[in-house]
Amino acid sequence: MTTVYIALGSNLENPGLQLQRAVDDIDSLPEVELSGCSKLYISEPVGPEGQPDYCNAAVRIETTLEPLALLDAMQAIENDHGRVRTVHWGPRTLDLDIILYGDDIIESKRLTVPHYQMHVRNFVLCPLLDIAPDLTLPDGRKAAALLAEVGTAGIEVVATKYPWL
Ligand code: ROI
Repeated sequence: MTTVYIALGSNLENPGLQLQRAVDDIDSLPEVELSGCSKLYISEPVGPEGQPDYCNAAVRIETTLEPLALLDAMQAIENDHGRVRTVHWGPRTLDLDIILYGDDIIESKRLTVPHYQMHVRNFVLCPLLDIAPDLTLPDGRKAAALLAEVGTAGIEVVATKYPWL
């Protein structure tokens, strides 16, 4: 079993509900055990302007799936939620990013872990810290220290305990 952190994001078609359903979908995978779920956040979009605010959250899972099999499973859930890949950094119904996979460092064509922008995104760090206050990255950096550098501007809690809605 490997402990994995997944970040969830949505800014289309009832984002809060998209995330809640996505948590249920992840929990339903036979090779996955859900071991933590963050608060639900609303956050200002990073990237192109003029897109709706995002809902963001994170989960911790224990899984026997290898990284690329887990990526396949996450992309299948994204596709089930009607995700269409169009504009780079544009609006999306559901984004499921593998942030950390144990202490592994993965740099393959399809997958980079730790997620290459986790250290600069408060909408990833805030929910991660809900479920893992002492979280340390494979390179030894503390998630709490990274959030202190980034700050919490543009992000707010909308619900504390899962199920959020
Ligand atoms: N901005 C916010 N606030 N939340 C996200 O989940 C998110 N996801 C993205 C981009 C477009 C970079 N911006 C985001 O992929």
